[in-house]
Amino acid sequence: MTLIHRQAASGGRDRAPRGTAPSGTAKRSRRRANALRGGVLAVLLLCLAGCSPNDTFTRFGFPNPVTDQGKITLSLWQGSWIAGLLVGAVVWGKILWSVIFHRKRGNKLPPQVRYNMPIEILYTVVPFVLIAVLFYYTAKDENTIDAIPKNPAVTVNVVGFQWSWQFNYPSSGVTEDGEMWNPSLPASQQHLPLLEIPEGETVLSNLTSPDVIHAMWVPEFLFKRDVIPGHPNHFSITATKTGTFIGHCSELCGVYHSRMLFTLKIVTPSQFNTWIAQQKALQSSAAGSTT
Ligand SMILES: [Cu+2]
Repeated sequence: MTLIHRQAASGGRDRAPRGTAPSGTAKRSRRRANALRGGVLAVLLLCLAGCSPNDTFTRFGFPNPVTDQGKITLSLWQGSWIAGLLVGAVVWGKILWSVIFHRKRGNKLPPQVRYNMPIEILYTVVPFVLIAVLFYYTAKDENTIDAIPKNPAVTVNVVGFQWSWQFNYPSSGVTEDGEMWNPSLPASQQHLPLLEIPEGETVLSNLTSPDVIHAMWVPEFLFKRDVIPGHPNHFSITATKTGTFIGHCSELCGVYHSRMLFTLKIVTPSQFNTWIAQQKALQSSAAGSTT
């Protein structure tokens, strides 16, 4: 909007004085100002069209994050892109400026700038500052995302194995198993393992593997973590919205790696408590009937 106001103000300056007929030059500059104003408006509209919250345009291709931690990752991704694009604009601008305004006009050699200390210092210092800023934000965000809460609301022990997942809730003793994706069944008839978590509460996942290296990945978390035999890994998330998503293994772990999927269900805390209580009753009665 500021841009439009400024354009309008500069356009206003080109108007002919009141009471006199506009000259040819004034008409031309008014046309030019109008064209510029129209161009700015078109660019703004194009940008605004891509600004809806569910559009991947403003997220530079990232999925819509469903956790607090994912939002931090998204800001880092967007910030890096904006920094990259700004540097790109300066570089492209300089290239175009040289091509347009410094074309060869004769045989006279242009002034040479070899061993120009200020310029050499500038192009050493500027990239260093850019890298330092990117490093600072990456390290800061990584520390926040990797932080493990002392008292998580929910703890889940996740076992990744060839080729499925098991989720165990130690506080209630509930264990969720399933089967790997079966390509001969429709999506509605799959028996994928279910990971159910409450929205708005910290969930700690402890990852272990009995066989080879796997990696737990939910695209909407904007995060994946390796599941390594003999090396327990951990991560914590706080979900920000309810919904059902598909989790994957993102470390090639054998022939059925691509079928190693699970269902992630984010529900409200009261729905979660009801579900845990139901599963606990169901599983203890099933255990009672087999003994
Ligand atoms: Cu795997």
